[in-house]
Amino acid sequence: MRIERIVLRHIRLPLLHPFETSVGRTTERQIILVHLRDADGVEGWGECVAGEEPTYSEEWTETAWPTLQHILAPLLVGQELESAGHCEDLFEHIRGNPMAKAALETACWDLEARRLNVPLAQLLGGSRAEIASGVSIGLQPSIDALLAKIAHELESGYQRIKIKIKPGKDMALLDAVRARFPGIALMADANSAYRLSDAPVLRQLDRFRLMMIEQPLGHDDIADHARLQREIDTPICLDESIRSARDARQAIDAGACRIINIKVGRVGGHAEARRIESICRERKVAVWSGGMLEAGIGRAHNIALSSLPGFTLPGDVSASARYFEEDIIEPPVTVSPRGTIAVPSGPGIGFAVKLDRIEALTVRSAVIP
Ligand code: OSB
Ligand code: MG
Repeated sequence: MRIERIVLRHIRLPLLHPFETSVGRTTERQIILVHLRDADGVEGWGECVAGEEPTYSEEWTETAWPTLQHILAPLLVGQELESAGHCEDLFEHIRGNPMAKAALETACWDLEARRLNVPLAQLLGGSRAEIASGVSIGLQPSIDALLAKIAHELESGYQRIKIKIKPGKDMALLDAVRARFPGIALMADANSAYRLSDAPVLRQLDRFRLMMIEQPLGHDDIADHARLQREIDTPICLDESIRSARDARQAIDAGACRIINIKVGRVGGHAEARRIESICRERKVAVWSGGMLEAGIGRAHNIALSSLPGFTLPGDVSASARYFEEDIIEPPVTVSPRGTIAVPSGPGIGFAVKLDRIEALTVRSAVIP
């Protein structure tokens, strides 16, 4: 396949409800979409998961845009690619910027799957017909609001509940949640809000029987997580710290985590995500798909990736209607009463892209070349 044209679009998409974590609050998404066309007129779509501020990682929409427009897209355009798996080679000498890279790389996978007329999930090596779905609930204005939200998501069928915590908003929240919902599959995500010196507090979380605690310590740390894991029973799941297959191997070797959350954007694309899945499967480390408040294209890529065999735990990939009044794909992503999402059987990402809606949301665009 020869990538002939790349269109970048920056869209603004309001969230139905603000999403708050230990590092900030998001009310409206600023999303960069990648639209590829090859010499045979076949198309591919990708979504950049960079956020509105550099609070999850260094990347954000305003760094991803020029990196895509001036550095990465020119490296890809005009290139003859043997397969989507080779896209990452073109970007190898560019440091960092995994989310910008993944936006193009995942679009190449969608394009290749459409060329072959197969579902993206199949091209990636996935076999599941449906994936297990959980929800990530942001910090709420009150404990009552949190409990009401959890009750609502459980009624919808979601298989596990993740809540956000931070120092001072941890014990009281988990106490209340466990008192009301003693048996649910529950976990907590700290987004790096604690230090190793908080180990005594984190040790107290053991009594809540959490499936895992996600990323308690530094966003770029592995060594301190290994020390912490030796002091607590709750399994640690790493999110921010795992940026590559090498990070995954080193974290597992060090005993820094027992579970890994894979986000395709955080690791630079599907090829690296598959390598992490494979390492974890070999080492018997459970994997699940994280989420980055994606619109439909990013969500569809997460669904396809989650069909790989190593994704054995419910992920943060949930229904479009939890986030947006109207998604940019058709049909929107929906969840069954059993808390599952069907892996689409159509070619590529398996959803129709609503170009009219995207154009209406677009605030800037660029065409390469
Ligand atoms: O840490 O998993 C995270 C959203 C944005 C950035 C980081 C995270 C999250 C979520 C929400 O937890 C997941 C989702 O619902 O898409
Ligand atoms: Mg997380």
